[in-house]
Amino acid sequence: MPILLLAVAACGGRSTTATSEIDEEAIKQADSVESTVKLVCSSCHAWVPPSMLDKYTWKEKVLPVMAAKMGIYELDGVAFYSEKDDPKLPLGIYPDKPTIEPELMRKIFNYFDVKAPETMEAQKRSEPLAQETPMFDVMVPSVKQAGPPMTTFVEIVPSRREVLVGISGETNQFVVLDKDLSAKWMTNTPSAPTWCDVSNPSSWLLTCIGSIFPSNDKQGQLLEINPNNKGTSSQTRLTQLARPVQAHRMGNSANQYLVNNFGHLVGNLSIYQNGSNTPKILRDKPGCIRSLVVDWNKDGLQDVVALFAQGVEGIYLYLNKGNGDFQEQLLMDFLPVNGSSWFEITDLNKDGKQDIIYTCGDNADYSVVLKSFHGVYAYTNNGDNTFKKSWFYPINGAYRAMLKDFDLDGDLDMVVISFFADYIQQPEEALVYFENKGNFNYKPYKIKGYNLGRWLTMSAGDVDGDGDDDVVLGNFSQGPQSFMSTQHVNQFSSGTPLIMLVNRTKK
Ligand SMILES: [Ca+2]
Ligand SMILES: [Ca+2]
Ligand SMILES: [Ca+2]
Ligand SMILES: [Ca+2]
Repeated sequence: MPILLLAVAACGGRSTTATSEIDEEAIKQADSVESTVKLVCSSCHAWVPPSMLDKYTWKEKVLPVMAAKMGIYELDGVAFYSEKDDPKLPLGIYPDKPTIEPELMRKIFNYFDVKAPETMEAQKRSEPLAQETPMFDVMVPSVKQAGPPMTTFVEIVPSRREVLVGISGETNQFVVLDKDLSAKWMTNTPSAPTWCDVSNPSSWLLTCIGSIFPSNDKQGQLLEINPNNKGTSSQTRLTQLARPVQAHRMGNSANQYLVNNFGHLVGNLSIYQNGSNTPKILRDKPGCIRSLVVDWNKDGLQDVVALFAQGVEGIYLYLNKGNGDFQEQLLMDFLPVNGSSWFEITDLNKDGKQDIIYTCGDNADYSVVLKSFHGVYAYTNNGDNTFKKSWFYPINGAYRAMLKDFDLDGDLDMVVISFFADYIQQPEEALVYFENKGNFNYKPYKIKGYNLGRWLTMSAGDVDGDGDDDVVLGNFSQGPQSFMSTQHVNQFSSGTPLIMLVNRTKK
């Protein structure tokens, strides 16, 4: 059948078929298998309509990886990428035998070839990003990092007027800066620090990721550091963690930690007790990029809300039922092409129910192409923990949103960073200020200094103690160089490890 030959040619990594070449028979064939294709794809993750990616990306990037996940490592002479031979992977991640017939895989290739668009939809903004805000002055530290900046986290501690910084490189370091961005003290860490819980003023909980780049290694650590003796008596609490990206203290017990073991192909969200390396697993899936300990239902017990960003993307609530029991509830699920990156919880419309600000923009996985649905979203709670989209502003590669009342007029404004911005066409989208005008009307502004680094991390708070919230941004100049020229790579690599946006509202 000519149709199947077409599909075979497609997964052979040769040419993509132009729409005009697809005959009616091919369309008919695709229609006839649509329900089967949906069934196969939905058995692992939310169904992604073909329109979400272009033809080329589907056939050359996404489907080959998906085929391997279904145990099809080769089709018609073409080998597909997989990590099945990685000795660090537990059994069962990749099937020994195909879970679907090769013939069906050919039909899936054909389906997306016929149904997907040639090119992606363009970004549609309600308002262009045109004006620059006078809100912030840019402060650049005088100290430079040896080698290209790889800042893995930044955090403002307003009570101490300090900025905490995680540095990756030949030496991994935890650095404490004063409000003028001069170093007060620093300590070497076993791997790159990615988060610091400062809720206990004499014992900070520092998460160190182990391997910063994707890997199935379990080399992450959790350290306790006493800031009052400049970290000289730091203690290792947990080891052999699967690429942890955050840890938070939980409960009244001094040694109970919630850890996002982000991992790679395996990972989990877990609670560790008393330094035991055997945790209570809340969710046994990789990709937990962000978690929060909050009392969601105001019953006096600490609950957990967590964003998973790998494969099955979604925000999960773990309601604390007491006695160490948690009840899982999926609050929102997202398509696996979203590239979820961050969320914040707040009551946006003041109706007493928790709402969500969410960003998506990770663009390093299998479908590296600019996506019009990347950006920052506001979701409001219908009252029963179902959510509706109340606002969206497209930003390629959006990575984090910080909510603060930056202009001190009584409502929450926002600063949003992007790690996969469209650096060539519109580099200013890498750093955007949204002034809250009320009723889900946010006015977007450029911010000076957007191009001084490649912004991976951000923290907001009043560093200088003058009564308004400032922002610190961390430059991670390495990583996938999508959507940028050599000039950008050089600019970020020779740039500053971080900058501060000093809020001028209070001067
Ligand atoms: Ca609760
Ligand atoms: Ca609300
Ligand atoms: Ca405001
Ligand atoms: Ca300030």
